[in-house]
Amino acid sequence: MAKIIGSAIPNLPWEDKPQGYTDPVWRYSKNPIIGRNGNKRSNSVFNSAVVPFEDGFAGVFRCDSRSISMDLFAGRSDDGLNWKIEDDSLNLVGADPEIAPNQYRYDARIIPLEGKYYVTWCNGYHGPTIGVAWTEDFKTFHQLENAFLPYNRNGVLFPRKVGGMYMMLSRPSDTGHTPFGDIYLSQSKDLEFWGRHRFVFGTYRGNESAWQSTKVGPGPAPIETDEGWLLIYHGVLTTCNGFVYRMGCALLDLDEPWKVLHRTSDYILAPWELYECVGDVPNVTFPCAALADADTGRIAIYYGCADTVTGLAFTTVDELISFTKEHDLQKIL
Ligand code: BMA
Repeated sequence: MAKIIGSAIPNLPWEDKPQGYTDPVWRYSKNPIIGRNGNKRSNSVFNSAVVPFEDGFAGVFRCDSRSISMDLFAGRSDDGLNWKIEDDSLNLVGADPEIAPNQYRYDARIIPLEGKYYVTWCNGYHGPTIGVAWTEDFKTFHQLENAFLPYNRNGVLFPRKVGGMYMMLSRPSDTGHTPFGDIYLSQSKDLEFWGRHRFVFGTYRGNESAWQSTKVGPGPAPIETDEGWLLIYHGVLTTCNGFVYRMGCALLDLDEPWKVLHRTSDYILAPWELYECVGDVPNVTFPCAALADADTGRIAIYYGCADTVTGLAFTTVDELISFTKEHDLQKIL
């Protein structure tokens, strides 16, 4: 039995695995949990992040508006299923005026770290880069410097320092829809200056794992376990009809998390349901948050569906680790 190292979440949203189901990740029976109408002007609500907060949960949601602007909005929930999302976008304060103007913001991640909640997101600054802010109350968000030069997406912080350094995964990109993408790790002493960049893993071109042949990017913040950091990530295939986004899983070394111990050759979840296959961008399952209960090993994954609505899926630390070891791409690399 693998062990999650972290806090208990006794009110974690949960459904048992359906009888006879053999895949490692199963969907909430009432998906999607958030539809297009997440707030007053939303066209779509997806690729969003949540954490336990006070007696319930808080989150930062990507709501594309009806003019199709991309921005982030705070939300609260008692049960992790029913969400109340603000109509006004994040109250971000304190940024250097040169980086403060909002071109666009999307695809947030959140971690609790040293008594605060840190949010990272894809931040428009002469192209996409990684924005960083912290909050204590989900009302005021204190913006720090952008972590990297453009162009970059999917900045994902680790929930604690490793070897005395803050660590962030990301996926360097281009200004457009980026027909490439590998996962890198960067380190910082102060959450402002980032360096010691290390390659973590890249795409795989071959029949053994074609779903991740165009790009791979980090998803939710890595989950600490006694066997390594459990990283749920997205992998992309280019088809004659565009990109298809699926989910994979990797186990990274606890002390040197740029070293990959195991990584799935088969995906763990893919667009199969109608709300994942049809929407503003078809065939996208895009994970941005995972709640992990240290007491039971249960994991709830929040993911964007077809760039339109938000879904929830369940697994356990044992399911994910044993699947990742059984379908291990590292063995053939
Ligand atoms: C990626 C990101 C995501 C989006 C995905 C599919 O490059 O921009 O926000 O979900 O494309 O459109």
